[in-house]
Amino acid sequence: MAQNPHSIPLTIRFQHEAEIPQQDARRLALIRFGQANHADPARPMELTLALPPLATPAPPELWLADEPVAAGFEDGIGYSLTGKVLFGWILVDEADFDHDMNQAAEYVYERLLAFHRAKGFPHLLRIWNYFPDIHRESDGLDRYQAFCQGRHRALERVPLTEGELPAATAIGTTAPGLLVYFLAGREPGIQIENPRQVSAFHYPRRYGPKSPSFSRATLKPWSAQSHLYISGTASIVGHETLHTDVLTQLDEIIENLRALIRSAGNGISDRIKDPGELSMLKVYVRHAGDTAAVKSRLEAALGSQAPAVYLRGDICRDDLLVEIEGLYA
Ligand code: 3EB
Repeated sequence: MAQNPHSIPLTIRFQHEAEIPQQDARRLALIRFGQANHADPARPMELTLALPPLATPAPPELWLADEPVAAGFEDGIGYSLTGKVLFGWILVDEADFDHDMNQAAEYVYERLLAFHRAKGFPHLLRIWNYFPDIHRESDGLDRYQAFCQGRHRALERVPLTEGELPAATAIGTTAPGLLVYFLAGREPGIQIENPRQVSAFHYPRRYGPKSPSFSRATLKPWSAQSHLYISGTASIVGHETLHTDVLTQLDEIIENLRALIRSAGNGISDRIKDPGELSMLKVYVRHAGDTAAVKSRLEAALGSQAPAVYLRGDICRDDLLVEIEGLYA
């Protein structure tokens, strides 16, 4: 297969079901939003996330590679890859860990970290984490804090240092299963932090015994152009939650997204000035009843053409009502 040195290893777009071909040799991933998690070892490039759409349309996310994809399922991990990128996922039943999120998260991370390294893609570029009852208390911690502990332990053992942490999302669902999926590459991305926020990996202890292991964004300079993978971004300034109402939280998020695009520097800010120009946005809304107001405020701020889906999800702090992730890919 002839390789074009100037093509981009993957592009990510929302694509309506009717416009998705049945077969596509270059399909790296197809991610749908629904009521329950669904992952089939026989179709490892397809995932359904237990994130119910709150507004229509909520088309799936299609990840297309620039060369043919190989896919497989090995020891509980589904994956697809080209010469340049690796997509992978793991879905576990918490009952296998006596519903101990700390243990489940450690196991999942240990497996994924070993897997992507063994496949020859040693650098995590972006990772997504979904599990139910994110705020429920268990052994004195809420389950998000327990998740952070287990994740931290697995990363520490590898070890994966602060400067290597990828951009991430961690959202609470209402369906069973801890589902983690990722994008990894052969060479590292560049970690981007937000000057308006304390790095999550330096949050003070009051947010949990182990700080959350993620960076605010990953800048990935592919040869033809750079990508920007922005983490779930909330109404946090410094390390504190700001505002108690959803729309003011949304305004603060938009400022945080703008700050991240600026921080990414040339290569990104030459091409896009505003979060509305990202390739896709996922808007996680805590209370379904807030959706219409959030949507109209976001469209007023970013333009109605901004490619966004609105999904029901719990944000990792109880006082956060909305969170947005974005990709320029
Ligand atoms: C925050 O900024 C909001 O633990 O992987 C956002 C993105 C959040 C990722 C994670 C958590 C995570 O602290 C919460």
